[in-house]
Amino acid sequence: MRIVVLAGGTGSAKLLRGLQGEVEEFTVISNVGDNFWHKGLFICPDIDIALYTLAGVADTVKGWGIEKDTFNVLAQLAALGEETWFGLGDKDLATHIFRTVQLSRGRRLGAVTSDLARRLGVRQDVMPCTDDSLETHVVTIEEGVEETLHLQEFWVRKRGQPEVKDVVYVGAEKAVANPKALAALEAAERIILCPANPVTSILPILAVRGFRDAIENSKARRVAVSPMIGFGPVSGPAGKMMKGLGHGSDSLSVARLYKGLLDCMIIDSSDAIQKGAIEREGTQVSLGSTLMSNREKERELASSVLSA
Ligand code: FO1
Repeated sequence: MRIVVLAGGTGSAKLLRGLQGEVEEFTVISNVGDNFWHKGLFICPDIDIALYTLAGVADTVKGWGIEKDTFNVLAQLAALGEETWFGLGDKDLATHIFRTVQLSRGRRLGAVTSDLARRLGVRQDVMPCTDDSLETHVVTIEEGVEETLHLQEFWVRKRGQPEVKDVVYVGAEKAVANPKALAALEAAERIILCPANPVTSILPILAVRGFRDAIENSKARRVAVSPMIGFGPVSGPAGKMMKGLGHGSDSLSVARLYKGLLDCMIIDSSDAIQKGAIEREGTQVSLGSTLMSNREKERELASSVLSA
């Protein structure tokens, strides 16, 4: 079965690992809105967590970077008086240096990502939704002062504290969809939207021209796993962001965001009460266990995504 997965962040990574246990081949279309230039390096968190997870080297405790990594460079940067709010591990830095050098030679992000995947021993296709610049910026209010921050500044440097007034996808209008990603969606028999932050991991992909149409018009079975359990996300700023944009932070609100794109949404059994309302939105609902608290639950959820 030709499977295409839209992914970004830690929840997605767990499902990707679960899928690896169920099927050999699948294509991952990664969000790029988290990407940013930092200390002269081009950092791609959602691409890297997919690559590291599929390579079996992800730090599953922190939820980012490479397992058992050291932070000697960061410590020395601090000793030099540099800001070190973004935790760059020594091995992780090799990825950023490799990617930045390749990009500086004019190679496109998709080609560099494929190269990294191969060198890390990843057998699945992992690709950015676009090779072009697309950054998620958060319009925040803090003590009455409005400030626009890159997602990483908001989430990591400011620990997601400021109030969210808006979220913008800078570059989305000009970004060209990765043709390999559109082709994969065209040929897909199953399209999976991972349990990711809808505002910062899925909507930035859909903001790139071509993706919404490709999914809406696809003949594939389209299944999403809700990132929400109850009235909040399993982890991260999704709830705060959804509310900041005037949405609810439950599965029904996510189903409304993805209206027209899904055949089925898997929600946690504890949210069965929302089933009727979501089905009235035109999306079938399958009840499952969406809290992937161990490897077995990752595989169980992956299995239900493949059969939903
Ligand atoms: N997230 C953090 O909360 N703190 C960090 O210090 C941090 C470092 C980091 C380094 C490389 C990388 O690829 C991701 C990193 N992340 C960190 C996660 C990153 O902020 C993600 O974009 C978000 O967690 C959302 O996916």
